[in-house]
Amino acid sequence: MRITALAGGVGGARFLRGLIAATAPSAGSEPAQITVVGNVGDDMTMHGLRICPDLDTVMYTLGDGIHEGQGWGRAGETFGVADELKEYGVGPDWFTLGDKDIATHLVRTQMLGAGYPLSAVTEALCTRWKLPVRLLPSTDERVETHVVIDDAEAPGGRRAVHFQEYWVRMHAPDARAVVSVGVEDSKPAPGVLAAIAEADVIVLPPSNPVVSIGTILQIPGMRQAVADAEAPVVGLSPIVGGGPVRGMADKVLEAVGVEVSAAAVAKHYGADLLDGWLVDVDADRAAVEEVEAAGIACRAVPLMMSSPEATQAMAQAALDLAGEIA
Ligand code: GDP
Ligand code: FO1
Ligand code: CA
Ligand code: CA
Repeated sequence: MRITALAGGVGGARFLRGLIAATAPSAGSEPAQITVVGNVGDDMTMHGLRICPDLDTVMYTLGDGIHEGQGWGRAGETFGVADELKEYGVGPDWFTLGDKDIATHLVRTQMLGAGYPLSAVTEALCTRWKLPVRLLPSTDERVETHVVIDDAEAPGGRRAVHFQEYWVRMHAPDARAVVSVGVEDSKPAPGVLAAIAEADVIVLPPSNPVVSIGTILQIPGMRQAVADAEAPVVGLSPIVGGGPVRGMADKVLEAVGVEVSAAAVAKHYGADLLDGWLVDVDADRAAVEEVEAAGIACRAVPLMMSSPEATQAMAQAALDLAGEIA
């Protein structure tokens, strides 16, 4: 079975572990081929280094190098470089790069500088981690998410900041708009459209619907490719009981005019894109009817990734729903 998943960082990576477990080969069966199309909208350049938080979160998580408690960054990380930068008074002081993580950014920046596209760089980095999936950046072009916020000092009373500044430095204040800078000049990275067209199942993990999956779908040709794919497209709600399980999905959904509910996110993706949707059985059972009325098959199941077993069961529920639809 070929499965293609679009994914952001922490939520996407944790879900993918469950998907890998759910499709682990039992005696005699062929292992599933999983292709992950990763978000690049969080990417930025700092200290001259190209940083790809969502791709790295997926890589470290599936390569068992992740800081488990934090959900991003490396396990056993040290901060010698960050301490030295502080001594020099060199900022930003709100974003910290660990020493091990910096090695990843050095390899990436060096390869990009030598002319390799991000897709080739990502493949090279993943070789070390022996990933059980194929990880593709959604695009080789630079696409960066910026968030428009209120600022009384700024001309017009508003200004746009990079997503990392919005989230890490400012802790997600109310937002007015979300802009994917450069997206109109981007195209899906090599292998992405084929992975979508040739998939048996397409999965939208419970990743951020605006700044993770939304950014991927905005790449010209991407949304149409997913909607036109022969495979059923099944998603899992990142909104449980009227709020995100973690992160700032509520703020960015409000910024794009979407209600913060499991049903509204499904309708935001749209029945042309989405064939099936999973909502949380405890918090959002009532959403099933509303989603089905919009023409999307919907089931209520436990949707909290509280343990590997619970996460595997979520992935299995997504595959089961895809099987029902197909
Ligand atoms: P990020 O890039 O690190 O923000 O990660 P993603 O975009 O992949 O995922 C973030 C989303 O995952 C958030 O909107 C969370 O609400 C959602 N999420 C995190 N943990 C869970 C969980 O246990 N269950 C569900 N349903 N969603 C979750
Ligand atoms: N998140 C923070 O809250 N503070 C940091 O200093 C920080 C550094 C960092 C470095 C590399 C990386 O890959 C991720 C990092 N993150 C940090 C997480 C990141 O900002 C976000 O959680 C994701 O981009 C949201 O998807
Ligand atoms: Ca992200
Ligand atoms: Ca379709």
